[in-house]
Amino acid sequence: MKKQIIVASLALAFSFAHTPASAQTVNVICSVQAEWCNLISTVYAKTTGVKINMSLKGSGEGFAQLNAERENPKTDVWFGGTGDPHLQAAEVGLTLEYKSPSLPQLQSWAQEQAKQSGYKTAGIYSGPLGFGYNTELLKKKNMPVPQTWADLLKPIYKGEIQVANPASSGTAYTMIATLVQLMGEDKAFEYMKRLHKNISQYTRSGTGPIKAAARGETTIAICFIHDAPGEAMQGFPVLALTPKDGTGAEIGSISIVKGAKNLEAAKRFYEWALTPAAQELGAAAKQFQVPSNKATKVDARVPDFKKIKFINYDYAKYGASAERRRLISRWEKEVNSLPR
Ligand code: S7P
Repeated sequence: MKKQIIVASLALAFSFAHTPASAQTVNVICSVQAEWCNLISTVYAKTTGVKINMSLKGSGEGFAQLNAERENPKTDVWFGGTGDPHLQAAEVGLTLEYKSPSLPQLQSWAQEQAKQSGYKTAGIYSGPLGFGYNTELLKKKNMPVPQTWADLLKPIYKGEIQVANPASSGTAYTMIATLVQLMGEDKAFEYMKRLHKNISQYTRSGTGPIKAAARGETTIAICFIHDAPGEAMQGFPVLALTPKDGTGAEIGSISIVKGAKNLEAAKRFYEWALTPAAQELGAAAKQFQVPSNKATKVDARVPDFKKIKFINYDYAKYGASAERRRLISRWEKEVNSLPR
């Protein structure tokens, strides 16, 4: 892999030959987990000589940060995080149109994400929404493994489930959009009101629930299932599955900030992030999303999409700013305000 990283970085150095890399800095908001962000930072700085300042934020927080900086951007690139807030950022003019020459090398869903945004974002990975669970706690409490969304409503799971708060988390918004598309909007809201009774906590970040399940702080997590193997590799008793009645998936994305102070460096980093060598760093950091570059080696722990029942997720509709705001505020009013 080392050789591939060096080849990709050298190719990139030739294509951005104006400013010497050593004179460049790039400011990145990184919305994947810390291990991956840190590995990217180290490898990128070492292989290109570019100074990289990285700030770790979830997808919802990444969007809020770019919005707060809109008059005077401090960020050059937003790397990772669920696709919906990237589409929202594109729509409200926070990100820059950039048609990467690498787009034809990407999976169709990643190219579609770029097209839908007017080339203001592109897919770097994808991952399915599902349930993570602590195998030891389930056994100890004599509870069956939930197999469907309907199962999560069973009284036996009262107080046993965590999911993030959609006001701060792109993962939780993906859940709302998935349920709405699976059941129809009114039925999905009826479902979420009933689910509310079984939720012990709405966490700030989307990865909070799977970490809590791994550590025995909750029994079940609604989460992206690619986040479970990394926890299991640390020795925690945790597994994950996708619901049999169907689920949605995120298209983790990358965007260049409009008004980026280091535009040349931003493009250089963006191109690097789309290379197979860069994308293989995900699995090296124990993160198992499906990479978007067709030539990226896929780790055996990456979920097999062919075995998952997916809804036909409408990324354009549910990534639209007004729709996202409307659904989140309906959730606040009709679900989060209810007693448990
Ligand atoms: O890397 C894990 C992951 O689940 O976290 C990303 C994202 O930051 C989640 O953001 P929220 O906290 O806003 O839910 C996902 O894109 C990614 O797959």
